[in-house]
Amino acid sequence: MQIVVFGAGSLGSLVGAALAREAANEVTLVGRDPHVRTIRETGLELVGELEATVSPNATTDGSGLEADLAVVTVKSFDTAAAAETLATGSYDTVLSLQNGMGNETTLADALETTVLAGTASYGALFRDPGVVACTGIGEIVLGPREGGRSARADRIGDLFKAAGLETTVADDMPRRLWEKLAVNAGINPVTALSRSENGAILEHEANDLARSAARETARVARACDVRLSNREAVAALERVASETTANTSSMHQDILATRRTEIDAISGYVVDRGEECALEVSTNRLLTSLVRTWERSHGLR
Ligand code: KPL
Repeated sequence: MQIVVFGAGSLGSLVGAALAREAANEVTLVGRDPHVRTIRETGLELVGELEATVSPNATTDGSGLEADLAVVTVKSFDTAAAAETLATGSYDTVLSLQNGMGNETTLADALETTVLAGTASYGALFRDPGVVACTGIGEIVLGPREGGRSARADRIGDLFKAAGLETTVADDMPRRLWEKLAVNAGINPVTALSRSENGAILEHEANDLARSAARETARVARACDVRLSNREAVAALERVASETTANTSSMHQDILATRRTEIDAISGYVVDRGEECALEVSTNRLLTSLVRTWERSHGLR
């Protein structure tokens, strides 16, 4: 199968490397130099809990490509730009494996092809150009973005499973996306602001804060007609934190690298939807304000 991965960051490179282990897959990574240049010159190495040394195609220009599948792993604030680039090419299926809410809709509005929704809870860390570490075996969940089943989602699920990625094909993606939002709203800002690894979420004050953010997210989900109990949201948060204890969350990685974070599409999204429904979302509001303040003080917004 021909696969293009849009966004060769830590997660995109992990997924791309795993898929490229299968001889039947021809994988192209779209990313930035010097990572792309190194992949072209010496290949891509996946180390840690998943291992591979592969030689996928790599490019900094994703326009005009054709493939059976595009996997989108760009940051949520780059989704609209990625959609414009994807629209210049041709794909049978597009799968979003991104953090935050609204990415699938942005892609579907810009593209005529089928867009599947997905979540990924693998721990992934960018080590060096050409080297990415898998720091925690999580899970990929994918399916039709409105829910229900489709043969196309089953085929993509089989492709991911054959590549050795823990994968579930789900018929309740709207609920799964909210559950993942609760996980990210708990783990990402708390680990980023406290400069801790994901395992810190299982301890003391960080646990209270992360649980509170996850519970608020579940409450907002229910107000948006999605059945997600507080207990389920907290259980998902703690399961992902235990599976990825040694992982530096993506928002923590962004802060360490002085990059813009995905706070708007994660905690900021919970605050906006909560306020629309007149719900109290004080923990998410506080976490959003702190991360935005950090971004402003570093000229990132
Ligand atoms: O999605 C993640 C992220 O870091 O953005 C988790 C699942 C929390 C893994 O770190």
